[in-house]
Amino acid sequence: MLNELRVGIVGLGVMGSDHARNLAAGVRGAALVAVSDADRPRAESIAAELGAAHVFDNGLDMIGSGEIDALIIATPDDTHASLVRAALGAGLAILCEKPLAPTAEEAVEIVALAESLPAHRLSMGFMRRFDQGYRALKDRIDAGADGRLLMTHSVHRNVSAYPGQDSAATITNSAVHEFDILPWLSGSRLVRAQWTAGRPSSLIETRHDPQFVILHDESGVLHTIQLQVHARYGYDVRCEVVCEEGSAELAPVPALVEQEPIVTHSNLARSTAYPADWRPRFADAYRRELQAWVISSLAGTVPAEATTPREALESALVARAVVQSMSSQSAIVDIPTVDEWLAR
Ligand code: ISE
Repeated sequence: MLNELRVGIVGLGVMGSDHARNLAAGVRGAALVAVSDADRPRAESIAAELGAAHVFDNGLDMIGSGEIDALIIATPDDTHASLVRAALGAGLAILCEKPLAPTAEEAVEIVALAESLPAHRLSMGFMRRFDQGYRALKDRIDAGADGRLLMTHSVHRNVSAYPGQDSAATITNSAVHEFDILPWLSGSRLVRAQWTAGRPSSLIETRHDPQFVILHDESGVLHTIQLQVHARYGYDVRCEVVCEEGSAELAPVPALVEQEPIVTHSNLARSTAYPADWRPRFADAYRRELQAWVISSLAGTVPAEATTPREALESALVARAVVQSMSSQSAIVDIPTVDEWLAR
């Protein structure tokens, strides 16, 4: 067993640089030894700041270099599949940021490849599974504390939409987190999807915002999701689970945000701050995710809690069905199983 995992990171944007700093500061058993980014000066500056010995011009060179045991992929969504393919070929442990690929058609190839390699170590960066709040909700549902689960209601709001993306990206890039966490919470596969929307915000023209998604799972639980990616006021993720004898919800976000540990009461108002994006909100989850990945990678496995490639494909299939509903007047769309999809 290795004593220290030599990690490389490809893509040093918002998530890649966050992972790099977490690795350097908050995670045991790993050393950041290599980085790569399309913006070379940026890669050089992060390497210098965090003591990474190697800077590569592209991820494929890093994968073939022999300098790393493990790879974090945090490049734009449409580049994940080719990097995963190469890293699987090189036998590296891989943590790939979500999604596996923007479309289920591309994701399916990677799943088939990974599953043909019994010892593959590919896990997906769906960090909510490591969030203490979502885990507490799951433990409560599993323990049956409030009786049988009947419904869940989620809210997902970002401050401002990524430029250059359309309405479908709200589903494939943002809602995909819900499609990962909801079946994990309820323990049941999502089987039917419907998209709808009301009056759009006048503040954004490039996509319909907000959007609303209704899902049913195999056990009969109904899931509703409100998405508003240009909500302006703050990053806000909520989830309530409604059971036969009670309900439970995530604690209000500001209480979880380290930078703002207090609520003020002043001038006839109660006030607190919202995070500007997901990094402070899920900082603890990202650290736990990375630590679990490092420990498992050193032991030659993947973390039991992490999203598998097959589960990532399941969430891509849900996203596909929701986008289909969006483009067919809110039709109710059946979601195929992974096996049905693989057999196509
Ligand atoms: C972003 O890529 C994330 O992964 C965030 O968690 C999500 O809230 C946001 O909407 C996505 O754009």
